[in-house]
Parts: sequence; structure tokens; C-alpha cells
Amino acid sequence: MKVLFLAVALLSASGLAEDNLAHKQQAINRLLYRVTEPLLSSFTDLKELATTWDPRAHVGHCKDGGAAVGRLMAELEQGQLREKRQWFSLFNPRQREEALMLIHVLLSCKDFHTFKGNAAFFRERMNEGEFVYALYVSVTHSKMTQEVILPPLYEVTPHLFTNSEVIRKAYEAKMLQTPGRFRMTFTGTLKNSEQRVAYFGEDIGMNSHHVHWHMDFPFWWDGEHIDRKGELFFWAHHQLTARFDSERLSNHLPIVDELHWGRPIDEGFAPHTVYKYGGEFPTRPDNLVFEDVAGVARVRDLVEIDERIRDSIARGFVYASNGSAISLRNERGIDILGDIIESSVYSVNEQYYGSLHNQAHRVLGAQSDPLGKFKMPPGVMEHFETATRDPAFFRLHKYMDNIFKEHKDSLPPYSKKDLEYDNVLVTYAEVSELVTFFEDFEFDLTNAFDSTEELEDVPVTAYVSRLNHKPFTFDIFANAKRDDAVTVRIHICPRYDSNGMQIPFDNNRWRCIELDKFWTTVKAGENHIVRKSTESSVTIPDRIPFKTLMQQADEAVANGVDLPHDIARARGCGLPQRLLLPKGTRTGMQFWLFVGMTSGDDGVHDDLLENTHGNTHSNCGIHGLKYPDKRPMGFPFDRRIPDFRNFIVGNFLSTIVMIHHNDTEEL
Ligand SMILES: *[C@@H]1O[C@H](CO)[C@@H](O)[C@H](O)[C@H]1NC(C)=O
Ligand SMILES: *[C@@H]1O[C@H](CO)[C@@H](O)[C@H](O)[C@H]1NC(C)=O
Ligand SMILES: [Cu+2]
Repeated sequence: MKVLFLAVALLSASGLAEDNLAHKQQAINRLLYRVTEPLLSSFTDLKELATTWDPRAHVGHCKDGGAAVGRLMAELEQGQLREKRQWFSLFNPRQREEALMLIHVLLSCKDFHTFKGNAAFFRERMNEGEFVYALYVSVTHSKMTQEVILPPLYEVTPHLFTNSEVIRKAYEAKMLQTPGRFRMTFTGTLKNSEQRVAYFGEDIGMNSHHVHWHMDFPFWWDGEHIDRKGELFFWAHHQLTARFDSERLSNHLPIVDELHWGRPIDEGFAPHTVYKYGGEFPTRPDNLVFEDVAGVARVRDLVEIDERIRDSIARGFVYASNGSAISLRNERGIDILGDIIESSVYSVNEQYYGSLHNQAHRVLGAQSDPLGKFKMPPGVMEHFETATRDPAFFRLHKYMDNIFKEHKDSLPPYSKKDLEYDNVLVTYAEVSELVTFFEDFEFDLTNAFDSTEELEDVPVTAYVSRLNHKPFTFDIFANAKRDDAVTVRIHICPRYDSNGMQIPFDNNRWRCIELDKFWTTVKAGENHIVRKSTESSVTIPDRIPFKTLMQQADEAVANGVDLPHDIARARGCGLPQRLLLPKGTRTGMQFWLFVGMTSGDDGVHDDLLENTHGNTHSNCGIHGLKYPDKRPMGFPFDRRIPDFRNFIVGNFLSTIVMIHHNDTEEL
């Protein structure tokens, strides 16, 4: 105890306490820097902790009295933990269990000093993949690290985001100690029509969003209750699916067809990606027929689970594990169904409804070596980092999305009364030009290689083409009877299918993409609301490069100043701002633009007018708080619209907009 006080006193003398944000940021950076190697000796305090820290000596600083520490230490001492320099997959039950043991240790820490000591200790003793996953999830969920900015995963574990061709060239540059900057292309060739949309599935920012989403809402989550987690599972993946369909329409491809257990998987996939340890990601040829996967699932079990779920939707209730029936025919139904389909710990009956999504990911990932005869490592579908690269990901999610749709279609359509908000008449809405383009983006590969401390770092980077758009602004005009707070929802929905036929509105609604949702006020009389694309609650800004995070934290600590506290910058979950718009076409692609205003009472929290709580709540909720919108996610497009006349209310406005693609750069 004395030693600890002394250390704190010394640090305060140099300006900052150890639990200051700058210190926390520095510690997290350094724990993740070159994570496959021992901590650098220049990171003196962490290095010291890694050797001298005894987790059992600090259990007084654990909320659980040291239970989690005891469990993990026992496994470590018995040599049960997965060794370093081997791949890690969250879908592997034992590997997940090990990562979770560390998460429980870190989340039980009462202060940051204990968190840091335990992290440094286990970093040097556990599998790197398990450690990275555990640290990311713990930083995301610990109350002590809400403002710490996690470095972009594509710079921490570049192998999972970068083509093997580029990785190979980068190794070469590193070995020759010459700086290198390498172009990364999308996998495959134009002989494959799926190649036209590879820029979306392989976008490293989108992949990063997807991993972070699953870290914010882990299926295994057993901590503090997370509000509407099952519904968020539906909604975030529904939006990815709708977004992908619009991307396909922008490239003259039909929308994705759903996966079918009894039919071949049309599209093969060659990932061109290599594990840092454990060989190449397996390739799948076209038209593969589903095989049972040894030790995971039989195809007929998946078909059975599918039937149980669809049967329950048709009946309108599910069976809980205690035999009671729980109705689905209400606004809560989608949440229950989401938990069942994923499945998460919140599933009311995993025994009966299985784990459709998680099992499907594993079964798809193992189709190249279903019996494990060739000792292939897990496929891209078995990592959230890499899953969306495979066209089968979107087929799988379309299949599950259609199950969710069956449920939503079983609910009564919204009545005029459900939709109306008689205080407001939206009179006019317009948006500045919507123009997309491709640009080059560069990221750092330093963490891809092993190195020695004596060897100078040479800059080695990859650059890749990525979709972006010009910033745009909505101008919304509305007449109000009285002053009030309002909820504003903005969606776009594609107008034509790939054959150039107008999409009937009741089909169209399921393709709608949410662009923004926010709370504001109206005054009696004319109102003009201006909203910028950069303010969208769907998106987050570009991730801050790892190098910059390190520089900023090191400087702040050296100068004894703190870092800015900015929750919004710390959120990793959220579609990249630059992907807010689908690509569109050179001549302009038509979309319906919907602007809906409903009462501010739809907001769950009292402070939504001044506090955006990280401003990525549409797909990612708010950490530790309820989802801010009382309405079902996707409102008002989540229910059937058999009669469009019911949908015509003064507080909704629709108009047609065009998205142009500025095709100056070659893909
Ligand atoms: C049965 O389980 C459901 C869901 O877990 C729960 O809501 C319900 O209260 C339980 N009923 C009884 C009788 O225990
Ligand atoms: C398209 O890009 C070119 C080159 O960057 C630029 O000069 C032009 O103004 C852009 N066109 C539109 C419509 O934004
Ligand atoms: Cu997912």
C-alpha cells in the first residue's frame, strides 16, 4: 500500500495523476502496440508491471473479491491457456471462454492502476488474439475508460484487414529496411460480378464498425443489462443489408438473394488474406453444397431451428425454457426474436431455438474443410473483422433479415393515429447535392511485423480506394402550432430495381436506409431546420491513426496536461461518415427522401436536446443507458404499408433526390 501511495505521489508531482485520461490513453496504446511482441522496454512502468505485478496481491481492488483473478490464474498456472502465436476465433467456445476470463478480471477492477497491472501481466502470458479482444471489450465497457480512444483495429491487427499480397510486400520492405507504400486492391477480378461491390464488403472502416458493434453488444454479454440488444442486432444488420442492396443497385446488380440451406452457395470466395499465425484463410469455390461441420452443427439441425423459429412467428409466441409462452405480437417481439436468432445469453430458450446466426457463421466459415481433414484455420466468416468480405455474409444476413420481416409483417400496420403529430406540418425539405467519389486512404502496417527494439522502424503503409461523399446539408421547413420538442427522422429508399422497374412502396420500405435521427425544438409558426451530414447519428468520423494517438498521449503525459474528454471521438461503433450515402450512379440514381417529425416525447432521456451521448445511437445505442428512441427501430418503415393513403400525414414529407457518382478515379 505504501509503495502505491509513493508511486501516485511521484506521478502527481510530475503533473498528472495515474488515472488521468492522458495516462490511461497512453497505457492502452502501449498495451496494444506491437501486441505480438513483449512490451517494449522503453514503456518502463508497463514493462515493470508485467514482471512484478501479482494479480492475487491486488484482489482487494476487485469488485468480485478476486474470483475472476483466481479463475484465470488457476488456468494459467495449470498451463491450460492457449499459447501465443496461434490464431484466435471468438466463435471457438474454449478460446472465447479464455478471453472472457480476462474480460471478467479487467471489468472487476475498481481502479485504473489495478486494470493496468492486470492487463500488463496477462498481455505477456496469454494468446495475443484473446488479449486484444479482451482489452477492446473491457475498454469499451469499463466505466473508467469511456473516453479512451481505441486505436483502429486495422492498424493493431493489420493481417485481418489487409490482402496477403500487400502483407508480403510489406514484410519485404521491412526486411530490407526500406520505406514502402503499397496499393491494396479489392480481391478478385471483374470476371466476378460481385467484384463491383467488393469496395463495400472489404471497406476497412465498415469492417471496423462491424467488429466494434459486436464488441458493444457481444452475444455472450453477461454484465449489466443492455437495453434492446436483440432489436439492435436486427436493426444494425438490417441496415447493413439494406445499405449493401443499394450499393448493388448503384452498380447495376440485383439485390442480394437469401441463403438457402438446401441449395448451393452460388458465390465462392477467395479471401487473399493470411493469418499472422496459422496460415491462409480458406477459399471456397462457387456452387458449394452445404456440408455438416464436424463438432459444430449439422445442416438438418439448422433447418430444424429455422422451422421452429418460423413456426413461432406464425403462431405469434415463443416458448421460454420454463414452458411458458411469450407473445411476439407487440413492440417487444422483435427484441425477443433478435436474442433468439443471434443467439445471445438473453435468448429465452437456446435449447429449443438454438443459435442460428452464430452457428451459421461457423458452418459457412468451415465449408472448405468441414471435417477438419486439412487442418484449415477458421474461414473469414468466423471473425467479425473479416466476415463482410465474403458475399455469403450478405446472403446469410438477407436470410435472417427475411425471418425478421416475417415477424414484422405479422404485426398490424401503423394507423394514421400512430403516425400523426398534429403540431407540425412539414412543408418543404431539400438537400444540397449528393455526390459520391472514391479517394485513396492510407493506413499503417507497423504492427504487422515482428521487430527488434534495436532495429529502426521504417514507415510501411498500405493505401486503398474508399468511398466518400461531399458533405451535404438538409434544409427542412415546418409549420408548428406551438413550441415543442420534436423527433426528426431522415431516410432514403431506392426507387428503382436493377431492371429499372419502380419498386412498389410496400417492398421499398424494407430497403430504406436511415440517414439521421435527432431531437430539436420548433417554435410556433415557420421553422427552418438545418442539419449537416456530419452531424448524423448513424455515423462516426474517421478513426484516429494509431501513430497520432500515441504521439498525442505521449506529449500530453510529458507536458503534464490532460487530453480532451470527448465521448464522441471514443466511439468505435458507427458507420464511417464517408459511407453515409450509397455510391449512386454517374448519371444520378433516384431515391425517395423521407423526412418525418414526431413528438419529442419519443425521446427516452430528458437531455437529448443538448446531449447526443456519443452521437452514434441509431445503430449503436448509448453506453450504459436506454436506447434513446421509444419507437421501434426503423419506424415508420418497419411495418407493412398495405394502403399508402394511411401513410400520408402532414408531419411526414417525401421527395425525390438523386445521388451522383463522380467517376474521376478508377477503381
Ligand atoms: C418463464 O420464463 C420467462 C422468460 O424467461 C419469464 O418471463 C417467466 O416469468 C417465467 N415463468 C415462470 C412461471 O417462471
Ligand atoms: C468531380 O470531381 C472533379 C475532380 O475532383 C471536380 O473537379 C468536379 O467538380 C466534381 N464534380 C462534382 C459534380 O462534384
Ligand atoms: Cu454482425
